[in-house]
Amino acid sequence: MRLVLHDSGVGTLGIQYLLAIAKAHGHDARLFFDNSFSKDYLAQDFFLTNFLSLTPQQACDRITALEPEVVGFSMYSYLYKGHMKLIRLLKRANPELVIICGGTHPSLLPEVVLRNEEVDFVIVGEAELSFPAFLEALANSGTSQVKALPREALPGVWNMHEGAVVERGLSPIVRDLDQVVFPEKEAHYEANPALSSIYTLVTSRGCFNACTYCNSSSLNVLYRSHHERYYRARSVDNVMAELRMATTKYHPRYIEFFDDAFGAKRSWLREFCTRYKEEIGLPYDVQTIPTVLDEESLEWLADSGCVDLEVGFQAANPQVRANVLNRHETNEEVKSLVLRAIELGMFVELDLIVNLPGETREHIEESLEFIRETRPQLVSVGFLQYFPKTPIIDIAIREGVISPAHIRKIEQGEFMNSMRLLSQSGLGTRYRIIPFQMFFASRMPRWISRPLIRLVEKPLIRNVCSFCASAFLYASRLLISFTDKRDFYLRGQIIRSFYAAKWVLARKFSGTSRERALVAQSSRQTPQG
Ligand code: B12
Ligand code: SF4
Repeated sequence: MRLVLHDSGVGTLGIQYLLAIAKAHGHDARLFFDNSFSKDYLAQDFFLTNFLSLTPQQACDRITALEPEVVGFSMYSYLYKGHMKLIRLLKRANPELVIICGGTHPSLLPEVVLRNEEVDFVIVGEAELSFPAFLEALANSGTSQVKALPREALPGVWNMHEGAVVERGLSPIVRDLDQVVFPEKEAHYEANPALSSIYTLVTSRGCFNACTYCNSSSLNVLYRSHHERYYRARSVDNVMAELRMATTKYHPRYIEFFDDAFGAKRSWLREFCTRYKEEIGLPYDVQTIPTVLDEESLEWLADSGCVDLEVGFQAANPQVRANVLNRHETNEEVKSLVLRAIELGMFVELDLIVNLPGETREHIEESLEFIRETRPQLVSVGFLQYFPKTPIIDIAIREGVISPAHIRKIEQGEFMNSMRLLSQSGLGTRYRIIPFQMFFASRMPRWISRPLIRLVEKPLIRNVCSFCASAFLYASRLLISFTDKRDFYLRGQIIRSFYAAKWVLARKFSGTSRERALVAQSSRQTPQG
């Protein structure tokens, strides 16, 4: 079948896996990589965002010019509304087109997504097995026949039939991840060459923790309800094979591991670090959970080439961490981890979440004090986003921060707790100075950081800082990433943005001849599946 998979510009691993799988099954699978400026909640405030983005109609024209029979979308909650706009245009342009959605949002809320009549199918869970099965069924029988299949047929593939949802459970899961083909990256690298300098991969899938704000824990619950294990790790052998292939084929300069919980098993981590140093040796970056690392495993990481460690800390107040976030590491544990990692020469990025239910000024003070004491190189402060099916929604309702009516909005991807929304609610200035305060706490010498933190709280200065908070955030990140070579991921993202801007501007003001040429070329080369 001729298939187009849509990637909203991040280099989605899920899409790269599905491109590889669909091609391996003989389908003419291609990528539409929308290099438009990120629409995530921080970027919304950037004044050039719209100028550096394709309009939905422009994206629709480009996808339509690729003459697909099926278009697949990978959906995050915050992308859901935007994707639905594009899907409606695509269906209007070609009512015969089959639309299939997968990823976090549809996996957690298949009925909600299927309530849009333009969406034909939703895949629940990982799709390495269900997606090719679905494509084959579609090629053999056509859309209406597939929609009428009984519940037991095509597990994981949901659709509407005669006004009712046909629930088909969770996709069959590949329990041994070593059996999955390596993701296909060529099309992504062609769409944005800057992506190729950092090879991204996962050595495991899923997470075993149950943090209240995170959809990995919701997916864990979903998998468990179908008697499947969400957290699975690949063998070190298999990871090394992918990395050897990647270094020979794509010549990346860095490696980025996207696991939820990198190196959760100690014996695995030890073997990985020894072999990585000998067989690969490129600088790399991991994101991990404080509880899975100790002093010794940190040393293995540093010795093997890990230059950048992203640690989810979220809040310094122990009661908030335990009762609101369901996180149980102690401040002392995180503190010694951060200090040791810095001592070992790593760039440490500490993630914090603010605007948590029941948050007080003192809680923010405690986080600032923690940052002053540990001084990680980068503090990423996120404003709490309410993701569907997360227990923090109930906590926020109990605390009176949001109302039950918000649940529907969250499920429709309409409730983004962005800086802009905070400004509207009147809380803005209090939170908007946090980027300045975190910067002072982490980057300035201790003797001056506290006076600076207090200074930006003075009414006039607070208003000025609040006004330029987004610009400051971008500027400070730019400064850090270009003055510290270990911060390669952020630097890579910035370079990617330049390619992306060039791509968008070239397409904003030109026709769809590129896409048509691609179709003509592929019709000559690829047999239709
Ligand atoms: C790696 C990662 C990233 C990476 C890469 C993004 C990517 N998608 O590859 C980076 C760091 C860029 C990233 C960024 C963000 N992320 Co992220 N990320 C992840 C993470 C940890 C792993 C995803 C992954 O690669 N898994 C491995 C692949 C193979 O699995 P997969 O993506 O699920 O894909 C499979 C299935 O879902 C399905 N599938 C996926 N797409 C499609 C499409 C079709 C058509 C079909 C049929 C099937 C299908 O098949 C795939 C293969 O089996 C997940 C957590 C998680 N456990 O899922 C969070 C997660 C997806 N991220 C999340 C968020 C919120 C973000 C950010 C918005 C954070 C922020 N505030 O900035 C940004 C968005 C960036 C942007 N501009 O869009 C949330 C999404 C929550 C939600 N309800 O939307 C998650 C679930 C974590 C969380 N906090 O709960 N992220
Ligand atoms: S440890 Fe990280 S990935 Fe796992 S549930 Fe908690 S926040 Fe999500």
